[in-house]
This record gives sequence, C-alpha cells and structure tokens, in this order.
Amino acid sequence: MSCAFAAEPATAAVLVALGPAAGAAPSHCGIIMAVTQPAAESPFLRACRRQPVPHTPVWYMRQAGRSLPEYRALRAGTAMLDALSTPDLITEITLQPLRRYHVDAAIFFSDIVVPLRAIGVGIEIKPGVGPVVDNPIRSAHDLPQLRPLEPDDVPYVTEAARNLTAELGATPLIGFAGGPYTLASYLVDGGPSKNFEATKSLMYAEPAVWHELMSRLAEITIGFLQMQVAAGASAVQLFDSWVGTLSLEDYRRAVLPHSKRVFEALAGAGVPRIHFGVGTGELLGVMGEAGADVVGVDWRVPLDEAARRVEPGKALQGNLDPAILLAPWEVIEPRTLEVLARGRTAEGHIFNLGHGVLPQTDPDVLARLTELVHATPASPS
Ligand code: 1CP
Repeated sequence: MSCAFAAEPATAAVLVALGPAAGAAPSHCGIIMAVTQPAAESPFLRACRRQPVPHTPVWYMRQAGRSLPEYRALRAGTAMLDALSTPDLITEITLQPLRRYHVDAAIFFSDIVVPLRAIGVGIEIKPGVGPVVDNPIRSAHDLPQLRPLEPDDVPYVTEAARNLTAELGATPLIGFAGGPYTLASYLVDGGPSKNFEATKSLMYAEPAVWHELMSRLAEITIGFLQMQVAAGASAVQLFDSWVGTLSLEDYRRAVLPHSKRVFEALAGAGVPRIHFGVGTGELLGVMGEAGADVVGVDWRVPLDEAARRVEPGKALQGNLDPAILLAPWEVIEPRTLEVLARGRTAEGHIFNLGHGVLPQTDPDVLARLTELVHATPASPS
C-alpha cells in the first residue's frame, strides 16, 4: 500500500481541524504527519522556523533523567533499557523536568541505542558506563542483522509518544535518534570510546563495508524518527554526538551523505529537524549542509561566530557550557546573558546547554536559569 500522508499545508489544516486522533496514520506506513496544534505556534517551534518569538525558548539536553532526584527514585531497581521500553515510565520521566522547569519543550525519554536493541542487536546500557555491545561489528558478515526498524519493533515508543502528545498540549515533544556515525561508534568499538580506534580503522580501511554500515544505520534512524513524528513528536533532533572527532574531509566523505539521507527523508515530515554534535566547530558549516533546520552548537564556538560558519536559513541551538552550572550564580548569570546576546545575531535561537546536563547539576539552578532566559528580551529593544 502506498502511504500518502504528508505534511502538505492543506493536510495539516485538516488534521488540525479534526484534532490529534485524526492524524493517527496506519502504523505500518512509517509515515509522517503534520505538527499537532496547538504546539505549532509555541516559541520553540517558532524559533526553529526563524520566526519572531515572545521569549527565547529553552530546553536542556538530558533534562529527562540524570540530575533529578525523582528520576533516580523512579529508576531505582529498573534497568535502563527496561525503563526505556515501559510506556508509563517513559511518559512519567519525560514529564518530570517540565514539572520543575518552565522549559519550552519536552524531550522523549529514550536512548540512541533503543532501535538497535529493538531489531535484535545484543546491547546493554551499563550503569556508569553507557551502551555496551555483546558482539561488536567488524566486517561485512556482521551487517545483515542491521535490518530496517518496523513500528512493531518499538510499540512502547509509539504508545508513550501518543500519550505524551495528548498530555503535553501546547508544549512540543522533541523526538530524537542517534546519528549514523555515533551509532556506528558504539557498534564497532563495542562501547564508549575515547579515540574510536575500531570505528575509524573500519572507516579508513574498508570504505565499502563502512558505507554499507552507515546506510543501514541511516535507514534505522529514519524509521525511528518517522515513528516518533507519526506518534506526535513536533520536532526531531539527530544526535551525532561524536562526529567532532573527525576531520572536515573525513566527515564529508564518510558521514555527510548518510546524514543528508536522514534529513532528506524527514523533509516532508513538516517538523523542524535539529542536528547536534560535540566539538563540531570545524564542521558547523558542513553540518548545516546536511540539511537540518537548526544546528546545535557546543560551548566551544560563540553563537555569533557559529552564525557566520553555518549557511543562512538556519536557526542555532545552544550553547552554555554545562559545567558553568556548577559555579556560583554570579558566574552563571553573566555567561548566560552573553550566550543570549550572541544568540540574537542568529536568524533564530533556542537556548540550551552545549551538551547534556551534568548529573551533579542542582535542579534549582536549572529552574533559575530557565527563568533568566525567559525574562531576558529575545530581541534588542
Ligand atoms: O541509568 C542512567 O540514567 C544512565 C544515563 C542515561 C540516560 C539518562 C543513558 C545511558 N541514556 C539516557 C537517556 C538518554 N540518552 C536521553 C534522554 C532524554 C534527555 O533527557 O535528553 C537522550 C537524549 C540520550 C541520547 C544519547 N545516548 C546520546 C546522545 C546525547 C548526548 O548526550 O550526546 C548518547 C551518546 C547516548 C549513549 C549513552 N547512553 C547512556 C550513556 C551514559 C551514554 C553515553 C556514553 C558515552 O559516553 O559514550
């Protein structure tokens, strides 16, 4: 059957008129529906679209989890991947930070390795370590297991995202997935890595195997993002966290075609696409070329400089150093105001940290930071 759902303006209007349930497309299509109202006019989505905003929108990477005592209490005794496949836990943990902070978006509580585990890859998330793979991928023989993701593989994602969209009302839900390079780094090195020796060896020594691996991962990522959008997510973020470890030329050759493929596949989804990586100062321009609507910036490059490096027609997201939040408020406040001032030079700005919230961050500081961002005029008066 052909899947005709697309985010044409007319379709969007009909979906909006009929309410969220009308947009629930047959689940086997892996399709895309329009942004559900009333989130469409939220400051977060307006900033993604580079439209004027009443205040600078703000959310935090890793806001769901890690630093919140209520998260740790809820997670106690439940393995990470079990929590990530339980709709009620996903829903509750996604909502926890919104009860504390007046952030402008929720981020779906999941992990970049969830789709890999869902298609049968032996992978665990070890406490204090991160994702660890039973049998790392090292050759072409290991690739067939990386089959496309089907909606039936992750019913808990669809269920939780639908519940969340209903619950969140006007607050947008951000869906996300790992970028192909970052997923490859866990699969090939077998776990968190500093220098990505096995991953880079494969990339340099076996380009054909590498591109086949990356193509398969791009398809899995596309499927995972499309499912979240079909279930109501109104923006998506591609976390290609570790691409900053590549040179510009290697990124262009080994990663860019696959990231482009992901963004192209989401182009008709009618939702903003955000592209984020760490240590990507040298790559910001080319990451913009990959096709996202918003480019995430870590703390190393000031936003006015980032705006010069990224092609026109993109909003920026970032970029306070998460470690600054461990300093006294007298340090945090001027640094935040500086990020906001530089962010005003971009065509659109979503305030965020340059990477995830550190686990030892005081939640009250994040609450105060959110208030400061909202209280600071979004455009020079
Ligand atoms: O038990 C725990 O609480 C473990 C910590 C944890 C959490 C809270 C892991 C293990 N994953 C998650 C959830 C998660 N992962 C979210 C939740 C939504 C949010 O609030 O943001 C997100 C967006 C991710 C995405 C993710 N997982 C990334 C990309 C984002 C980033 O920070 O760069 C990466 C690289 C991972 C892998 C991963 N999962 C977990 C850890 C500790 C890691 C990193 C390991 C490493 O350093 O390589």
